[in-house]
Amino acid sequence: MKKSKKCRIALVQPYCGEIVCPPLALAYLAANAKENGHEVLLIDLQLPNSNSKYEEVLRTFAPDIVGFTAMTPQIAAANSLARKAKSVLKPEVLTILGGIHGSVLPDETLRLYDSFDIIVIGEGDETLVKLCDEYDDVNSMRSVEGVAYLDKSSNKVVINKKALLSNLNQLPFPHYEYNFCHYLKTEQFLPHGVGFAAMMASRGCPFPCTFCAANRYGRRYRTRNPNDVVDESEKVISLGARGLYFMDSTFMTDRKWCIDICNVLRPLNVKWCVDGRVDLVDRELLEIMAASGCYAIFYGIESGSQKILDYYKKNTTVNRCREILKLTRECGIRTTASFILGAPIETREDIEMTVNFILDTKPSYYAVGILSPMPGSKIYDDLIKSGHEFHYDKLTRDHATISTSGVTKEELEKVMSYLKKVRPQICESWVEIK
Ligand code: B12
Ligand code: SF4
Repeated sequence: MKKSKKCRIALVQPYCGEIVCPPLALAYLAANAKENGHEVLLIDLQLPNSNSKYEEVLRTFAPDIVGFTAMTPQIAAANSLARKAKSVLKPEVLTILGGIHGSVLPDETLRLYDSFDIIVIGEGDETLVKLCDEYDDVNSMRSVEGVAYLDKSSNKVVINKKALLSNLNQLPFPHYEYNFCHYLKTEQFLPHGVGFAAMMASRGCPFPCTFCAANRYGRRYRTRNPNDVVDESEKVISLGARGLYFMDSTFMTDRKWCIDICNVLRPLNVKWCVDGRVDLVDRELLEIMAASGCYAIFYGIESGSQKILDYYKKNTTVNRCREILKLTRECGIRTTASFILGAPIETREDIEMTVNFILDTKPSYYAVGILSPMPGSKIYDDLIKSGHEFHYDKLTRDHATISTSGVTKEELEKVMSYLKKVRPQICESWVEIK
């Protein structure tokens, strides 16, 4: 039976570094919990001066539950924020952790970071509503599907499995839950320009890239109804967006659906950008995308060496990467390409191939980072098996965390700095969209 009592829940987005991006995960959760009758406050600590007000905002809102999201680099910060919440409110206030880190390492997280009472594994939209419905009974909360907790009497971590959401159209739009105007003005989507609203038209990733954790849970690819996507697009345009950025893991996985989306976006006459894979596009699709307003595609190219592409399981060739970058430009779409230096098997020659690839192909913009083996990725699992230890707060792509075959960490960082330094000479300057 559905409880009639409203739960008050605060959802906290920790600071994620200089590149800021709307807290879409928490915004989806907040919109859905509100629609199901609960009171929600999203506390976004990425916003300027938000940290100093954290305790006061919590005290004023006085939530029954405080939820946190964390990728691996934020896990320690999220734990401190949860501890602070318990001290500001009352020790019994329930703290929940969601997001990729706790989802892929629930056992370790519950034992190592003692401020979290419950972890939500994988997609949390339905699970959070159920937790809010049961908020005044910890035992009922612990039996909700999709949660993990540490049973102190047996010292065992209990995990209740849950299936993925099958109907994405049931989710309300997330854009009223965060400071939409602030994120429109920031340069979070630098490769694409300011003014783009973050959107998600599909979820899940069926591909096996070995450096990535996004495919660990939620592999099943699910798409939203194109008409629902258009409604949301019109909504964000009415709120001031001048373009749309689809941040889906793999927007072009279902070609027919992708074409359907292009057809419904075309009449809106709006510029849009998307993340893509070179093995999923061809001239026909690129022309359809360009005609419907596609302005830029962010390709995960990763390397100019075939050996490294194979190691990353990219399912493509260096030649195809070259061809698709060229073809995309010919179709009138800007290209952003991302590269990763420093796979464990990477040699100096492989790195040279990547540098030459960038200099030859001259993408409209490129991003370059050093491999940071993230929990949830195959490379992380392999390194752990071979005895590596990682400091989670050091796992960022700006610094080398592992050495490779014959290339020192210092050399890797030097090549990255060089590629960033020469970027303005190689790339076009990005233009603000009108
Ligand atoms: C957007 C994004 C970002 C944004 C973050 C925006 C934000 N404020 O949240 C930005 C650009 C800032 C970012 C930065 C980084 N990111 Co990032 N990012 C993503 C991306 C592309 C999409 C995430 C997203 O919004 N999904 C949409 C929402 C709806 O889905 P979701 O996040 O899975 O959320 C659901 C569940 O996880 C759960 N949930 C999440 N939080 C919570 C909280 C509660 C309380 C509950 C109940 C449930 C819950 O419910 C949600 C709704 O169903 C993912 C890749 C992907 N496709 O997932 C990588 C990803 C999350 N990022 C990743 C990485 C590695 C990074 C960086 C560390 C990169 C780097 N090496 O420097 C940096 C962080 C730097 C730092 N200093 O901390 C990894 C994380 C791996 C890991 N083990 O942590 C991912 C998985 C990609 C990858 N290559 O593996 N990223
Ligand atoms: S890099 Fe992209 S395509 Fe590859 S597994 Fe991650 S989300 Fe999927």
